[in-house]
Formats: sequence, C-alpha cells, structure tokens
Amino acid sequence: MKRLAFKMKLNPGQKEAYIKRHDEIWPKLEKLLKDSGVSEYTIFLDEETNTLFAFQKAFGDGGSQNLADHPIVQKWWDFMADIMETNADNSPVCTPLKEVYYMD
Ligand code: RM4
Repeated sequence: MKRLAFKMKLNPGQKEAYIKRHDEIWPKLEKLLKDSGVSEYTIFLDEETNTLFAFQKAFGDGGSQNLADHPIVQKWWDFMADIMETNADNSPVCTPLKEVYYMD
C-alpha cells in the first residue's frame, strides 16, 4: 500500500458544484475505485488558488488517475470537465506531488 497525492485545478466559482457532484458520486465509480485498491481518498480545496489537493492510498501501480481505461471513469471525467481544468481527453490536469514527510 502506498500513499499518493496530486493536485488538480477547479474553475473559479465552482466550489459548490464540485462539492455537490462529489456528495452524489456515482456508486459504480466509487465501487471501481475501492475494487481497484484506492482507499482513504480525500480531496481538499485551496479556495485562494482553486487548487484541488488529493490524497489517497493505493496498491501497486494503482491509483484513481490510472483508471482511464474504464468507461465509467471516462464518463465521470466527461461529466466533470465543465468545472475543472482538463486535458484534451477531459481527464483532469493532474500534477503528482512528492511526499516530503510522513508520521504514522
Ligand atoms: C475528481 C477527479 C478524479 C476522480 C475523483 C472521484 O474530481 O475527477 O479523477 O478520481 O473526482
């Protein structure tokens, strides 16, 4: 099990929409994430910069951002693309972050 963190970007003024959509996250997507070994998946928002900071635990080469081959993930990314900074395929622009400190 490894710890992953990455940042994404929310479009200005979309905090409420982002929270509402995640409050109503699709059960099939959540099941895929869990079945793929993702846990403790937490996303924070820096309201000053609209930067989304994501943390999660994952097995092996897993992780929520490595599931692009699953149609439900692509459908979710298409759904979210109107409120986030995305790549041409609607995947969120995602910057991996380096772990610099950990205390269990
Ligand atoms: C985020 C982003 C991520 C996804 C989570 C559930 O807004 O789309 O890729 O894993 O939602």
